Amino acid sequence: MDFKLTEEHEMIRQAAKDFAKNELLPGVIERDNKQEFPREQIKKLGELGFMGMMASPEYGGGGMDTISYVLAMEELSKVDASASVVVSVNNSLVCWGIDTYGTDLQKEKYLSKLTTGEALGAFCLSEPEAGSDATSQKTTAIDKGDHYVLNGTKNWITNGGNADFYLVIAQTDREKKHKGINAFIVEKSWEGFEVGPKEDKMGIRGSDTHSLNFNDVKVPKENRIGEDGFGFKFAMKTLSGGRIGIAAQALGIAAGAYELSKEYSKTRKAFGTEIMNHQAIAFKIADMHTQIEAARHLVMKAAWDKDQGQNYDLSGAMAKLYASQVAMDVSTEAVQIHGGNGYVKEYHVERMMRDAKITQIYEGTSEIQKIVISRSVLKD
Ligand code: COS
Repeated sequence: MDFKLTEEHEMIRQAAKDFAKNELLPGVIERDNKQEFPREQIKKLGELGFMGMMASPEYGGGGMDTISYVLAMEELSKVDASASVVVSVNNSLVCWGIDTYGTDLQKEKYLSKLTTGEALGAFCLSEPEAGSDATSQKTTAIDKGDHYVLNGTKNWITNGGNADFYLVIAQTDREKKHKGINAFIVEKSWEGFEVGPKEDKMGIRGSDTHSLNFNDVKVPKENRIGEDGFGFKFAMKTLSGGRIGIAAQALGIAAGAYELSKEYSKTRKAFGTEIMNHQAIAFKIADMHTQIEAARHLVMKAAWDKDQGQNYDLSGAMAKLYASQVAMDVSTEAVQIHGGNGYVKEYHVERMMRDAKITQIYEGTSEIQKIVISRSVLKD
């Protein structure tokens, strides 16, 4: 067993850390206030190779492993979880999905733009009545021979307004239940596609989350992913990897809040001494450090499983379940350590506490992770 990162991993971590400090930190409070999408920053992340890290080099991807990806996700998320969710969706849902299951034509046409930041992707599974219950798709894709016709509404879609290409999950044959679901690549400019209102969110306010409407959108057959009926499996497999990315995001939020709290406890004085000298604070720091280290091990193990070609449904679900709880616990304690300062925007930790919550909800709620985990361990 070797817990040491390679030199290359360390370089990737450092590059993400530098980017977070120099490019994300300066405007992060303002973007959160104004609900402003980090457009410039995402463009630069694309130029630096962070938007398609694991994708095939022949389509502009970095060809890197999942460990590299989670290291980058952690560092970006320490500073700006709104930017990091954009990175996560594009990398682990959209690029990975097309790279792994797409045709050469789809990769040529779409992946090569998504990996470089020239285009942005969104993953559209959730509906008003199909969030956790993902098999209950109301959006329909009717087979018309050489094309499908899409109708329906998708909800809470990350990158909804800013994306160029959308992976859309829809029901083709209701009789066949989940085996009658398909996944398609849809272009923003296509007739009948409409971006709905933007959500006014509690956290990750810099990311844009929208509903999407499909009104008789004509999708060429060549834009279907995989065989007829592969859409639900595609969504599940893609989300399994996505959950490792969100677990890394949660880890990053926790680690960012922890680092700020540690520094604060060394400078803020109360009762004549730095607050770190009070056991009430020191013990909080001890708990935070331990929880983060445990979460990091779970995240790394899930990434490692994926890189080794082993099943990562269970380890990814455990990593997301635990890391998102740690993000909530640690960011809440970070606000407590900062006291009154923790409750104002300038000190960052209140934003981290708001941002942390979504990691227990998106790409499968904590309750869904428990379904995945319990089914997996009880089947033996
Ligand atoms: N990889 C591949 N296939 C998978 C899979 C995975 N990780 N998980 C499930 N499947 C397959 C099953 O093998 C089954 O296929 P077969 O009928 O061929 O055996 C099929 O999918 C249906 O699986 P299951 O019967 O377990 O479906 P359920 O309706 O019980 O739902 C959960 C399973 C709850 C795990 C699933 O609906 C889920 O993950 N929901 C949450 C979705 C989500 O993350 N939403 C957030 C939106 S994205 S922000």
